[in-house]
Amino acid sequence: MVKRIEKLIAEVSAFTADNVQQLEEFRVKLLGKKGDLSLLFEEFKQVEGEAKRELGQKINVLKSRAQARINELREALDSRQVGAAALDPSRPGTADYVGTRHPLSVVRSEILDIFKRLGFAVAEGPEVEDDRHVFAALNFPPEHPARDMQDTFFIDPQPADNPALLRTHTSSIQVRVMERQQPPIRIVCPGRVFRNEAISARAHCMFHQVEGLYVDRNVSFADLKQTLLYFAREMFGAGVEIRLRPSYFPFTEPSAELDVSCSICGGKGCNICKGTGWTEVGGCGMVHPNVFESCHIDSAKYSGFAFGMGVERMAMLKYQVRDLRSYFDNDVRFLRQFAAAV
Ligand code: 2U9
Repeated sequence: MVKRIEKLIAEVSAFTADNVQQLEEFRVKLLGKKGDLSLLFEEFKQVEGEAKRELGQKINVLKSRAQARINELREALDSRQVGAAALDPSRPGTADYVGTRHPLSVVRSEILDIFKRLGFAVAEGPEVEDDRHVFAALNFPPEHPARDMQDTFFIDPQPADNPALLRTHTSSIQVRVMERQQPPIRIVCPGRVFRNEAISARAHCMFHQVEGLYVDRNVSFADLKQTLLYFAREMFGAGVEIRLRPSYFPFTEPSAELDVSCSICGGKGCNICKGTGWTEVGGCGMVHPNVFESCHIDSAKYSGFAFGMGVERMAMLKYQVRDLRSYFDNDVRFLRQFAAAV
């Protein structure tokens, strides 16, 4: 019996198969219900005494070698088949999935392109900022709630006189540009901003803004209005109107919220504009003289306007996205819907 097992082990090592059928026949002969191994196990039951241990080990060796050899040959045959198929020049190709641009990236480019056509340059700046560029230079009073831990992410360890923090708006970029450059200044500033907010369908602790700044001699509120009207019509369609509602920001005076007539219902009232005919898309105003002074720009000589908008909000209006979190889930079923957007 030992001799037979050893012969089978040698057979297993030497065996090769030219095709799947030969391999299957070999498998059945060895491991099948009535195959060599089954017969050996049957005989093994009758063996007694000392010889039983040695025989048991040998049969197990045969079984595992047979299994391993069969697997090895099957893999070789499979890859040979794949190789042969890959060489078939008449085989139709497999379509690769081409990724699409993220909707926020599409909308950000669209916003920037509109302002570039008006002569604005794009400026960027750091996400990790300091109190001076995010608050102090923008006329935020020391006790303003935005300076609170509850609203802003501060970074430890803190320099007491100028704490490090994640920017809460991209206005810090405009401050940095004004610190190093005298007017005329005409820039748009895109970027991520961070606020200490609970994540929900309408709010996130990180979102994207585009802000703009135009500083020169004799820049007026009328220039601001006309710039925003041009933007709204390029973004939402030639038929839309804008509306400015008085508001308050520390860095602009006067300040206003910017509404665009609802492009879905044409201003008649629908569930997107909550029946009002208007949707809020951002804020704006004339740069506060204190902001100019803190950046060493003469507010008697120069005036300027500024505006800001959220990219997520703009994309929500444009594509009727209802939950802000969809932008960050990275679910391809959501993202593929924007394949046509350029
Ligand atoms: C400087 C001076 C003034 C930027 C402005 C707004 C109004 C505004 C919000 C829109 C939606 C932020 O994303 S949002 O929540 N922004 O309403 N931003 S004026 O004013 C500046 C910026 C820089 C030096």
